[in-house]
Amino acid sequence: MKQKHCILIGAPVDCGKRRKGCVMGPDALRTAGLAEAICALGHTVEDIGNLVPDGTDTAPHPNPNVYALAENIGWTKRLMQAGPEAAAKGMPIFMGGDHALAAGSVAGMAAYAQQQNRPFFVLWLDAHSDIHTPLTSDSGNLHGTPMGYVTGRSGFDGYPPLPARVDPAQVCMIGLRSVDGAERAVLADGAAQLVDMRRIDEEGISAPLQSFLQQVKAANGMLHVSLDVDFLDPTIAPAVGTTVPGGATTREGHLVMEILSDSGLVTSLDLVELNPFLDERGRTANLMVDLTASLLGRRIFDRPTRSLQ
Ligand code: B3U
Ligand code: MN
Ligand code: MN
Repeated sequence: MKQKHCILIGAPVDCGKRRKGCVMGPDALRTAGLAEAICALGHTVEDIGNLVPDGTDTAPHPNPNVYALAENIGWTKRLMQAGPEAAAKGMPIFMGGDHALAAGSVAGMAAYAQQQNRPFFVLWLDAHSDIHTPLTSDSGNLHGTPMGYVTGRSGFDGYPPLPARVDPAQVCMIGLRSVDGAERAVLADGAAQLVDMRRIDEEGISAPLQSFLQQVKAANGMLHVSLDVDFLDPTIAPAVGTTVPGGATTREGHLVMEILSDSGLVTSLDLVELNPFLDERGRTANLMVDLTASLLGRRIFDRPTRSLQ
């Protein structure tokens, strides 16, 4: 695989939900040896340390359940700036932090792709679709809203204006098994590619992923991958606040990463929702590092590179 320069961006975002612990995510990924694993594959790594959110004030929100709006907006602003800065130097890897960080990481990378005159695609690996707005969210937990923000839904007053809207037709979500009614209603237009667990059981995880990657390749697109720990089954990845049974297996997780690696299309990555406080002897952090290594070229045996039509 082509040698990359990976920029590790510590994003200890813990305001996307009420249960604390993702603040320790970046350090758990460091402790599990993320930088060392990437270097061992022949890439170079630069860890820029942990960021802090921009300061922001907000008026009270019409949805009284909305949690920590100002801090979420502050992180969105900060990460929206950090992503393109890192992308100019290499491949940004956002070490979360909860999934609220993707409002900033994805919006920033979409803006970067627009500057580069390239179409922008998102692969969302998650049990959840996270496409609420602050107005539609019953929980008020804003880690359930980043997809709503980046696809340009209304209801994000106080957030920075979107520099480049993500076209839902350029989004593929894999691993879905917990989608709220209000989310299902927006997804019902059929624009985004939705791969729920039933489809994975019936067709395997490879076929829908390969067809999305062909779309990315044909468009010479940039591809952001957002990996939520709860994409994986909680029996193998317990360190997450919102466990949903019936998730991806270790083998499916690695297969996705290896196919992505073979494609050579991934230009940025989020590692999110790791809550080390809930982990068992670091096994989830270790698995996230191993999956990242598969994405960056770790193999048992080399195979001829798959060709995408
Ligand atoms: N859709 C629910 C649950 C949820 C979304 N993302 C996570 N959980 N991690 C909500 O609260 O919006
Ligand atoms: Mn998520
Ligand atoms: Mn999730």
